[in-house]
Amino acid sequence: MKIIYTEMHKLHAPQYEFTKNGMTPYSENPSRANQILLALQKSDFTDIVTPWQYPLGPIQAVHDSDYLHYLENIYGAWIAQGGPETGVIPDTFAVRTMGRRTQKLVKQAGYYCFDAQTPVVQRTYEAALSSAYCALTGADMLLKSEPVVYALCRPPGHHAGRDLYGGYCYLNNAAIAATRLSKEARVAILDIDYHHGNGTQNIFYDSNHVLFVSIHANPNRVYPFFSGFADEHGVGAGRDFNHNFPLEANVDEGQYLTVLDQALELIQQFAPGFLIVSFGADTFRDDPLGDFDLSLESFSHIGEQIAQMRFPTLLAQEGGYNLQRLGECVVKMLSVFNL
Ligand code: SP5
Ligand code: ZN
Repeated sequence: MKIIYTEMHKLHAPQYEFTKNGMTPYSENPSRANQILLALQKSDFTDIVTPWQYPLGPIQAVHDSDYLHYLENIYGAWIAQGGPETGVIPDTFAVRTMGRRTQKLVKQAGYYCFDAQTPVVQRTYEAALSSAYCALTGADMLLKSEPVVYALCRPPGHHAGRDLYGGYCYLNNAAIAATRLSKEARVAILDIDYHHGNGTQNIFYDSNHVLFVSIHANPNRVYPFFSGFADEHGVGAGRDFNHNFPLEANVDEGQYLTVLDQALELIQQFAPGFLIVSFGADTFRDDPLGDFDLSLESFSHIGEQIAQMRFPTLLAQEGGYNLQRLGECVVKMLSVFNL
């Protein structure tokens, strides 16, 4: 299986995020990708490819140009105004009736960012672009008849909307890949990160070309809180092309695989030409951010069910924060794709 990876992710290394305990160490750190890469190399996944370079076109097919301009320039403006080097974190948010975009660039943080745990640091934009290029390269490999590809994306992407970032995500890697593939055939996205992929859902909410199916922790108790409920089914042409399966704490492998079966049934009915898996390993029982009860072996069983569908498949890395076990979770998942 081809693995798409670049060291460029290391350029994005915020030290802190703002949580209920104040400024705490950043969970989405470069060690995550390093650990995944090491585990893959140890398990004889040696076909590791550097992503191809792309113009901005395929990124702009998903994200607003003003938003990209903001991501590229906000850190410089923030520092020029005396902001701390720990990174850009907004203090005023453009919610509901306050939806106007102010001209003041540093304050646009509260327009584009929806939480306090996703700082922009000096080279965040470059790292996020490289992460998106990993997913795009994977997509292009599927177009060249590769059966299954793993994009080791970092930073992750599924919380990012067309002009929104949060949840450690800046550019929506899976959505960028899906948009490229959707020119050739219908695309299904299966999101199995522990958290709801609110960004991906929103990007394709009115589309019947891209099916979005997500299994995640119930937003009544877990981030991102305001999206991911079971009654969110899409709008307009996209009606019935969006499906959420919110789950309670401590779900075990049996319960999870039953829900995965229902999700895959929906995908089967849609009959996509391509499948993109937004793969988070934060569903692992010892993940510091999760509360599901999946074991290492569970990832083999999840992988098997997905691989059995035999769709040309791009796996894009999303979350997963147990640095001791993250690599093994990924290896378990990929090892069953003997295509
Ligand atoms: C891609 C992805 O998995 N994003 C997850 C965003 C989750 N945000 C909520 C995290 C709040 C808990 N922070 C714990 C900090 C420990 N250092
Ligand atoms: Zn997650």
